[in-house]
Amino acid sequence: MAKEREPLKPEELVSDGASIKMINKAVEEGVNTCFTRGETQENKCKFGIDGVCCKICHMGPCRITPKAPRGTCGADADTIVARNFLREVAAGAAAHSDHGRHLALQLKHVAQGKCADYKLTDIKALHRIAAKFAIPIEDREDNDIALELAELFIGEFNSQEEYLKILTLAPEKTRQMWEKNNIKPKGIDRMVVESMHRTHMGVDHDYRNILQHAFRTSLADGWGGARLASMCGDILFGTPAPVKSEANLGVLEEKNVNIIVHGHEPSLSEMMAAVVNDPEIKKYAKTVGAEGITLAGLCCTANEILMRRGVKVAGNFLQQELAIITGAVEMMVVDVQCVMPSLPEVASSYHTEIVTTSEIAHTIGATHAVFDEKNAYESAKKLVKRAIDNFKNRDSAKVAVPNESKPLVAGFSVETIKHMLGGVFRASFRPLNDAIIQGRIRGVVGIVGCNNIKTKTDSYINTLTKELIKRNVLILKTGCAAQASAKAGKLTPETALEEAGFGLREVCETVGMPPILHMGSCVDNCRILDAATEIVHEGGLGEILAQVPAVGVAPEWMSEKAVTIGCYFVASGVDVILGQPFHTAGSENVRKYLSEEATEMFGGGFYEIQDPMDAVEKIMELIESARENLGINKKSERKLLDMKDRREL
Ligand code: MSK
Repeated sequence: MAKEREPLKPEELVSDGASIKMINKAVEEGVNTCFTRGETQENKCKFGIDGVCCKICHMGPCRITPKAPRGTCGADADTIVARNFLREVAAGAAAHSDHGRHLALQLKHVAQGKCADYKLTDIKALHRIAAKFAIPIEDREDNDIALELAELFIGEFNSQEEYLKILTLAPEKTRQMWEKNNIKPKGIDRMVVESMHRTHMGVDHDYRNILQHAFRTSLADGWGGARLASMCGDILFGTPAPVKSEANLGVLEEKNVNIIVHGHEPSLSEMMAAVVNDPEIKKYAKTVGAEGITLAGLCCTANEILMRRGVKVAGNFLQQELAIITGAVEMMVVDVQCVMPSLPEVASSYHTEIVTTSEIAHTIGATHAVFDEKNAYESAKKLVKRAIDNFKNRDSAKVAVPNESKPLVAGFSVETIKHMLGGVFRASFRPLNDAIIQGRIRGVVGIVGCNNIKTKTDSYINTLTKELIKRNVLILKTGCAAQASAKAGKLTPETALEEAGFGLREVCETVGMPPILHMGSCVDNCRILDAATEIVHEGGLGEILAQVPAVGVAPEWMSEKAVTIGCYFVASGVDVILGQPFHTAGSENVRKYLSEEATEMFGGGFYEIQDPMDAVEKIMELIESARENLGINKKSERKLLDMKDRREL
């Protein structure tokens, strides 16, 4: 009989000390977490891994093997793998885009005066974005402009025959490439519905046609739903600007009422952040014996309120259960996406109340309290009061907050980067383009996505980040990958600059910009493409996104949204490295399409690389080859910057 493998030690599962302590505490207190459940799920189904299990119709499930190369209906491995892949892309696009729809509707309601507790916070952003769509702004009320913009965005979901208007934000040559390859998306909802139709039994059987629609659907997300989510967020809550904060479980405070907001959408968390500063609420917290209230975020909700309000980050995806295990969390308020269904079970060993707030996201064992946007402040206030009332139920014997957190700077929207590079009056990407052309900065890499139990948490992300800045690569980050850097203390300019290569350091010090830029949440991956578009428009680094020396990496990804993000990066011409493979190993043709054929069509393709150092090598190869193609790799004499150069930069 095969000997059972010893369970992994916490040090082998996670990178940060706070998480190690909480995993040990969970074991001592007999609480199951994803780390223990992961052990019980070790024997993964090979058919699932390879993507060759088809359960689309009820003649199945059918599984493809060398002896059974076709399912009952006749579908082969190529069709089955491609259909499964498209369904993942559709789910990811649906999640981001529903988030976008929610914000577009909120923008409309605010403009109509139906959500009195919200306002158009960033009028400059409203005007900037309206102008992009040729919406007149002169001599008009801001509410009128916002209403017209909101209607335009809502139309992007409904459009049946017209291509998305938002695609005009991409460089012209990139749009021509989409046209040529027939992947320009029409209405966002239509693309998702069509994905489900095509993959229904007996419809689309040509793997190439199916995968072409996967790329089309992904563009409806990256340049559509997600992009408009970021834009609405900026208008409603403010365009992010540099802000200081802290990250990791040590941001929770033992003497305070601790409330965690978790999920993705910013509407509720923004209101919670406002309520915890209400003097009446602060006073109320004192009446229960607490010194104050700490509001902290998890996953992308954390990123949303960190970027705009500097609210502290309790942790990233695999820390959601560990936060409860501190024993010091009165309430965890969740909305949508990346929320583990285990939370109420973990919370049952402590006093923490889990509150679900979205109509579409209930969890057995949680309290369900629908967040009413039309009465947002009162809705949020009720929740905060309820959390304060729960303080008395704490078991002090179970409270142990790890004393570990790191300072950080976040808030790097494209507008902020422009201002940092060019100053308030000459905001521009020119200095960055010049630094890339001169070779001081070799290229730009977006490191994005989640944590995954299959990888030691944060380790791939942090190794990759460290090695790339050493090689003079500017890093743009979002999602839980950005929080990994924050927890490692690498989101402060000083610490990261110590590790940056000479050229990158010189440029960053001159313009006062850190070498690792936190750009926001999952929907903000479109900000990375926006930055790449600015680089193209600025000139000197190609006319199409595929020519820019830029690569996207999802080192520890796990969600369907990450599959979609990867696809819209590739369809935009950016090579993407995956630290975890897709479930496509069962079809050589599908794999070839996603890597080689995609590169031929779009200028970017997928690479699955599970070792971070191998990924570093591949990324540098891709960047250097893009530089060669641009003709900017000619050896030039190394010249140190003098004061005149610095001023010009
Ligand atoms: S939260 S999708 S685990 S990045 Fe956006 Fe993190 Fe991935 Fe969720």
